[in-house]
Amino acid sequence: MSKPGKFITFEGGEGVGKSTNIQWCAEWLMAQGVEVLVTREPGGTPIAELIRNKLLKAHHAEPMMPMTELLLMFAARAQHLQAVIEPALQNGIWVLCDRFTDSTIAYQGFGRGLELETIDTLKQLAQGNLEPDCTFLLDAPVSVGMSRARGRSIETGEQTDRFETEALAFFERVRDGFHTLAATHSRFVIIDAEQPLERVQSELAVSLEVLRGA
Ligand code: T5A
Repeated sequence: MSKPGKFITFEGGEGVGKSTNIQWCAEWLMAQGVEVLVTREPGGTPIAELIRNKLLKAHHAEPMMPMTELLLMFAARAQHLQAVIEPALQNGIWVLCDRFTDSTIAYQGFGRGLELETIDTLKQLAQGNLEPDCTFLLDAPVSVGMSRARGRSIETGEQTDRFETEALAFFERVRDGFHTLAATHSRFVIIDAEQPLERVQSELAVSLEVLRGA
């Protein structure tokens, strides 16, 4: 597939600032005249958003099995890629995506303990050779992200989702997973998300400038 647009993903644990900063990056790029699409996973199309609702719903009559969770993540991703991401990239639009396959490796692989080889097989089926051009890993201690996420939920009246009810040890494994991925893939840019927002955003701007020139 030819790919004139850039594909940028935002990763990290709960509440590290992905939604806040993806919007900021979109505005920064639009101010430079770049056409941008902001989207998210799981979700990003009506069908994938239906799957998201099932995945994030805090209480089901029966517990969701880890393999079911994994397959639903990739079902949503296959739909999102074919219906939204790939057509946008082909049209020269920059796609900014809140979470992508690195989240599956971190949450379902490192967090839930599913085999990384199984995840890789599904990844090949869903996305072939398509990889992000750049992945921003917003990194902060689990306790910082969780307390920000809780603060935001209180502010907006949002319900806790199924993942947010997991134990601290789960999120520590997820964070290790992201660190392992960042150490082995050069597309990652790690941003210290504990810093004040202005510092986070000035680091993002430096990387966006480089991507604009690439
Ligand atoms: N999932 C997802 C999987 O398990 N596998 C997968 O393959 C995929 C794709 C999705 C869930 O699904 C799981 C992971 C997730 O648990 P989600 O909607 O993406 O859920 O939810 P979260 O990742 O938890 O996103 P949140 O919206 O909770 O957090 P964000 O977007 O990281 O944080 P944000 O921007 O909302 O910020 C939180 C608060 O902190 C403040 C913000 O103003 C806001 O109030 N803030 C800062 N405050 C001070 N200094 C800073 N630097 C700040 N940055 C942000």
